Amino acid sequence: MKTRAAVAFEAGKPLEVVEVDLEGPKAGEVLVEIKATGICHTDEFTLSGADPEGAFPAILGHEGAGVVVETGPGVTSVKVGDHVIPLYTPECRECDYCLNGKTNLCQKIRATQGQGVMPDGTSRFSYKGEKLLHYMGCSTFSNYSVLPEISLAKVRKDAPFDKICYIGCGVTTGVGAVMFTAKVEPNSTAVVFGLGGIGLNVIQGLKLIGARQIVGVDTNPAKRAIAEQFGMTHYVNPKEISGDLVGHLVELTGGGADYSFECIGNTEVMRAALECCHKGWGESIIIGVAPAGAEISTRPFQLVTGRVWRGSAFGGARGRTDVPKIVDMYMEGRIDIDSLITHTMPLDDINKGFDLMHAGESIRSVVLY
Ligand code: NAD
Ligand code: DAO
Ligand code: ZN
Ligand code: ZN
Repeated sequence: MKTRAAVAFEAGKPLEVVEVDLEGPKAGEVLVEIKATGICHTDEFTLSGADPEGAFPAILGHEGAGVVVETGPGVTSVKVGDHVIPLYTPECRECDYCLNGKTNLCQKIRATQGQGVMPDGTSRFSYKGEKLLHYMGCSTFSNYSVLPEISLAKVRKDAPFDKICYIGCGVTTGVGAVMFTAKVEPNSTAVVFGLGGIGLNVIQGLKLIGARQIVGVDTNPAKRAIAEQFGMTHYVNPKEISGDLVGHLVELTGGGADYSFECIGNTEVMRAALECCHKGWGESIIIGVAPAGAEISTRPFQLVTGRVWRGSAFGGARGRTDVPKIVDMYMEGRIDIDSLITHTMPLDDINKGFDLMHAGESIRSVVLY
């Protein structure tokens, strides 16, 4: 079939909206009509050329929602008409990782997904006879996309696509880091570094779980109002404090935070996030993706004395199990997504979404098909 898609032909160039060819689903695969997709920093990271795994030409996009149009042979968990959210972290429920219980990093299709192809090693997308690569197993910048069955979370049909697409990455990454990775207890104190599309979702996760103090740290004071709306109790602008940021945060939290979250991707900030945690028990969660080759450092005594460093991918969520629950949380009014979707646009204007992100003017832009 033919479908309209925004193609990343080369790193560092704007996307081009063209009509591409899409082959139907093979065994274990599903054709999905994508109804809406968010534009995430990771799409920008790959498009910029900074992503060491980035390969071109490709159809980017990994934060979508849509409807099942056709299923390939052997598909049993979804059927035509089901509403689904694509998962860049699949859940096969049978690999060693899925069965381990300590991780959400299903490895069933990791190798081929990283190469931009379906599990059989081929691509379903092409343009003028040339192969186009899939992206993160999702390629939601195409009106229709083919995905492995294990990369689809089936969700309730009354949930609006233009909002729940954000659950495909940002919402789950932030809220999940609190609930699934850190397992924050009620009455905890927390410091959140970076009040963007991820950090604000960490904040609403912390509020939901009953944290008693939620400190937000951001160099952009324009983020303060929305962060307060989401539950931030104290704001710190590193540019405005005199002296040491870590010392300031330790004092503000009465000896150090029970939990901290780095939602920027800056290795200096990652160090501060660890070191502002409470001696003996404070845990720091790294969510931000640092530039290729970057390294973190701290004095090992920070860990010897009980602080813990851990990372979180997709909020530690097991996609097919947990994403439908997060959709329920949204539909029950327990989490706010609407306030974070600051801009919407048709596919033809997708590059404007990237411009808004560069200018720091959007929290989330959503493309509506
Ligand atoms: P964003 O740009 O919307 O937000 C980043 C915020 O950090 C901005 O408000 C900015 O003003 C602030 N900031 C920048 N430098 C700062 C500094 N030195 N000190 C304090 N504040 C600073 O980005 P986002 O969409 O929220 O994404 C955040 C990070 O999370 C990115 O690195 C992204 O790639 C990563 N991410 C990780 C996962 C995962 O699963 N681990 C998933 C999605 C995104
Ligand atoms: O190695 O098993 C693996 C896959 C890891 C994927 C983790 C992705 C999380 C960070 C990237 C941000 C995604 C938007
Ligand atoms: Zn993302
Ligand atoms: Zn698995």
